[in-house]
Order: sequence, then C-alpha cells, then structure tokens
Amino acid sequence: MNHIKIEQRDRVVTVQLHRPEVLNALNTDLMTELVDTLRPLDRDPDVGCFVITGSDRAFAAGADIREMASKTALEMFTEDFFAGWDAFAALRTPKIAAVAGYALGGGCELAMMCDLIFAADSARFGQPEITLGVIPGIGGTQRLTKLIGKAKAMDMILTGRLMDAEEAERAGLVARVFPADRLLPETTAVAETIAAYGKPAAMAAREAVDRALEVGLREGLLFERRAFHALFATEDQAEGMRAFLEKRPARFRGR
Ligand code: CO8
Repeated sequence: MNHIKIEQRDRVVTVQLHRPEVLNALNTDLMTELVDTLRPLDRDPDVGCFVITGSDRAFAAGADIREMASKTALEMFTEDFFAGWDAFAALRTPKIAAVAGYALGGGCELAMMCDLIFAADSARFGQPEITLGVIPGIGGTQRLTKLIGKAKAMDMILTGRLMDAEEAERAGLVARVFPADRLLPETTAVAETIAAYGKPAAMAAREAVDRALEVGLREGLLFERRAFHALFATEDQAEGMRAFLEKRPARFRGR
C-alpha cells in the first residue's frame, strides 16, 4: 500500500492516511486503497471498530487539487468523480475519525463520514472549496448542515473560514477533544470499548442513529424499534442480559 498504513490490534483496525508530502490530500488511488482494504475487514466478525487518522499536521487537506484541476465537467460527470467515497461511508463497522491538524474540504467530509470525530486541540476543520471556485463535493453541504445546523454550516461554506477544535466540539461536529499527544491513545481506548460489544448491536446502533439524520421521527422510531426487536435474535442479547442478572461482565461473540 502506498497511501495508507494499516495496523490491527485485537479487534481494532487503525488506518493512517499517508501522503505527507501533500498533507494527505485525497486522490483516487488513496480512496481505492482505503476502500479495498476496509471492505473485507468490514465483513470480518473479529474486527469491531475502525480508527481513521492522519498526521500531527493534517488529517487530510482535502481532495487532491492537482488531480482535479484539469478535469472537464464531462469527465467529472462520466467518471462520477468522488462516488467511490460512498463505499467508505457505507462501511457498517463503527468508525472513528481521529483528527489532528487540518481537516479541510474532502478531509472534513471524510471525517464526517465516520460515526464519531475525536479531535486533537490542534485540529482545524473547514470547507474552503469556495476559495477554489467550487463547493463541497462529498457531503459537505449536506452532512455539515445536519450536524451543526444552517448558521454555522453557511458561515463555513460561504466564507471558507476554519473552525478550531473547541468551536467544533461546541457546534456538535466533534464528540471529544484531547491534547494532541493523547488523541490516538484515547481514541484507541474508545475504539476498544466499542469493539468489545457485540458487533451486530453496534452496527444496528449506528444505522439507527444515522436514520435520525435522514427520515422523519415516525419512520426513525419504527426503524429503531424493529432493529431493537431484531437484536433479540442474537446470542449477544441473551448473554448481555444474563450477564447483568448474574452480576458478571458479558462476553459478546458477535452473533
Ligand atoms: N491537494 C493537493 N495538494 C495539496 C493540498 C490539496 N488539497 N493541500 C496541500 N497540498 C500540498 C501543497 O500544494 C504543498 O505541496 P508543495 O510542497 O509541492 O508545494 C504541500 O501540500 C504543503 O502544503 P502548503 O505548503 O500549502 O502548507 P501550508 O502549511 O502553508 O498550508 C493548508 C496548509 C492551509 C492546508 C494549505 O495547504 C491549503 O490551503 N490546502 C488546500 C486546502 C483546500 O482547499 N482543500 C479543499 C480541496 S477541494 C475539496 O476537497 C473538494 C471536496 C470534494 C470532495 C473530496 C473527496 C475526497
């Protein structure tokens, strides 16, 4: 692999974006490597959580401007440029973005495709596409607006200004902020916690929460209720409840 580094420890897979010379700018090769690597792991019952991270300086400074700059509208349309990222968003294993430094444009959008964003105090989020004469292209206008509301989303997307970690946490984009040197250890610890639960329950939980951003309350509540009912078909449900009653830790097996 040329553009990412991958490490698996127990049930947690950590992927580091690795194009340091361009601040992890996201090109097609990186996207393909990332998706091709994670897809089989997504289906692996022994993998319970993904952590996606970058470097101290940049999570990712956006789509690769050099790769895009000379494309025509026809090429963008016929290649369905960026559509490959949908496969990343569709991964069902819980994924946490651990963001230090710049998360701009596609970098911010990649973080928002994850289920949780944890940030170092050095993190800077932005959708600066307007400075390039374009607009966000893989969900910035949609996911950011759902996550932080119209006022803040418009402010960022129309001005291109960056948001620091503290403001991003206040706005609801980021779940937790850590000192830069604690980002990875703390994120890994949370990933281990998530990965220790039953994978079917974790998958259902993230899908149900995501529904809240997509459908009305009635449909969302029905989706949640049916997913809740369905989990009673799992051994993990029986084990989790039995363990509670027997006052011992549960041993989830992902089935
Ligand atoms: N694409 C290509 N190369 C990049 C990118 C990028 N997005 N960002 C940085 N680089 C390169 C620079 O060209 C530079 O290369 P070189 O050393 O060869 O000149 C190297 O990385 C280091 O960058 P800087 O010298 O600029 O470093 P600074 O610390 O001075 O500045 C910044 C850091 C502020 C992050 C600055 O690099 C910058 O503004 N980068 C561009 C940010 C941006 O506009 N991002 C949005 C891109 S458009 C986009 O993401 C569209 C989204 C559509 C969907 C995306 C799907 C993945």
